[in-house]
Amino acid sequence: MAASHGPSSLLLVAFASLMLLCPVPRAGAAEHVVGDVAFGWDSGINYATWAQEHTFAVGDVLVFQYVNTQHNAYEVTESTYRSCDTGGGGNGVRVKYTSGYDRVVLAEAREYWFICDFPGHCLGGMKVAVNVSTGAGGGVGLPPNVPLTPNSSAAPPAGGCRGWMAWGLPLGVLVFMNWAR
Ligand SMILES: [Cu+2]
Repeated sequence: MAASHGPSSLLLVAFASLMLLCPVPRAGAAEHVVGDVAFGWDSGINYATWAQEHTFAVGDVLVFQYVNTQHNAYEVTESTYRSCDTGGGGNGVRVKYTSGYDRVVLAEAREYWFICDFPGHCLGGMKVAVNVSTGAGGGVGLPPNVPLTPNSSAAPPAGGCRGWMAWGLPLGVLVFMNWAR
């Protein structure tokens, strides 16, 4: 057979493609309930501490839970976050969340600022700044307090990737056998 290295190089290409299609295993998007408890978006909670205790990655979700007749959650600019002055709701306000159960997807790697715009609440500390990093390979890595449990979580959370492998491998073998014939 003249081109004896043909099939194996084809296989190599197939596997290389699969590796490219398989992203670095990453835990799925996390949901962060602001304040960590039901109705955790409230007066009298130190959200600077809360934000420090969490790691936020692109795709994660913030969940604001509150009594919507008493609070709201406005995404604002940094200056409005600092001044707490929305000028009646329009100044520096990016998005107004008012349902009482607001799921905010952190779609970008940047800092997000949220305040409650009820009179006095933001000035009283009902404000949170969240720094969102890029996901896998972003260089930020796992939060330091994630326990490493080698026995219980032996299987990486990469079902989609293994799915590719599941049909990609037999396909590769099939192609190989066709070529080797
Ligand atoms: Cu409030």
